[in-house]
Amino acid sequence: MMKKKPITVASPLLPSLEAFIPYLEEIWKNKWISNGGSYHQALEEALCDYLKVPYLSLFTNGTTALLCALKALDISGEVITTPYSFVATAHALSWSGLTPVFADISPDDCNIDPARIREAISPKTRGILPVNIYGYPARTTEITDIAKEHNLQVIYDAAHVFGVEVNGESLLNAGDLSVLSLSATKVYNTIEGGAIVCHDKEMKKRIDSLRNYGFASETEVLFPGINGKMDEVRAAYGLLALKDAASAIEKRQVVFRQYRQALYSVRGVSFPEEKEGVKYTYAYFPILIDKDTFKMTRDELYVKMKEEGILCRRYFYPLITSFPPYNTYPSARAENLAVANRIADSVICLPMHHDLTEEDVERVLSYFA
Ligand code: T4K
Repeated sequence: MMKKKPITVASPLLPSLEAFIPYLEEIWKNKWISNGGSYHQALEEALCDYLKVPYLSLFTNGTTALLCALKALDISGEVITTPYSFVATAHALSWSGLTPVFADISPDDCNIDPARIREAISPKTRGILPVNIYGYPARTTEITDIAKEHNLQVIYDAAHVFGVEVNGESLLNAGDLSVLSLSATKVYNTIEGGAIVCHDKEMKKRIDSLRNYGFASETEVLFPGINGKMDEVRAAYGLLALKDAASAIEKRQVVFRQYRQALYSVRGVSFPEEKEGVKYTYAYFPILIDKDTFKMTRDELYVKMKEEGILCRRYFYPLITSFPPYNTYPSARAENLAVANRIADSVICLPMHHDLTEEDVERVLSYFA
């Protein structure tokens, strides 16, 4: 029997190779391959338009963008964050010499719970680093209120938020700064890439300087910067891929609806409800498996599907707080993070991307019939 092709959890949105070649020829002709070239400039402008944000700085990846965002705000001390994320969220704090303080999440959206942020505030708290996990909006209004009351800075790890809007406004406009990832597995990618969204020109200037070793001019270095620059080849790729982003999101929506409709009434399977006023872009399709009522445990399901070529991922298991760099922090104790532990132990992300066929979706759903 012919082996069926594997179905991966993600698949990169690739621009047409044919259309890419003239862009490459132009780069070769210009011999300007990095450090603020014309494709880079064009992509920053195109992304501002597409995402409805005022200022955006491209980066070589989301992790470097997070580091620069923390540096741009000059934060020190403790930063309250979620344990339920990709490990880069906590690593960015650690690399910046900041102390992560982990607060539990809400069961309805897997995002940091504002009530638990309040409890975690200490005299050393200087900032909050929430994540809009899976592209689900965190409770931004409450988080802003807390930040104002306690004079804290807010940086959103918005790695999953490409194109997400709340009541017509980009979710990327929340907080002091918001950081996108444009890596291969995201709704839209620049192969590797990232971006910081900010609210004013002066801050963009600071971020752009931090991205380029801290240079303000050929002879002036104002900040301890880093090399976070995106090159011209990836910027050109990004410009082309952006043309297909809207249709790729529509295809994701079709899959999302098929999954939702089929899984809604399956015993032992649940997933976060869609919220009013939110335009989602369907970065992930996480479901929670109740081991007592579903026919198998989450891990049994994961292994069975994997053996049969359906490569789901258990994002975000294990919890960040279970890894050695963080598991000795007082806030990492299991009793402090009961919801995050429960969700991490029951989550599985089904394949979700623009390339899934009807047959792929049927194959995935057959495990829940
Ligand atoms: N904050 C959050 C909340 C994040 O989720 C991330 C990254 C960051 C910060 C940091 O941003 P970056 O520095 O990465 O820009 C992936 C991604 O590499 C990572 O970007 C992402 N989050 C994380 C959630 O997932 P892996 O190691 O789980 O993915 P990987 O490479 O195993 O790929 C998953 C599947 O995607 C593969 O099985 C097949 C498919 N795939 C992947 C690649 C790379 C392809 O079909 N083609 C490809 O080229 O980390």
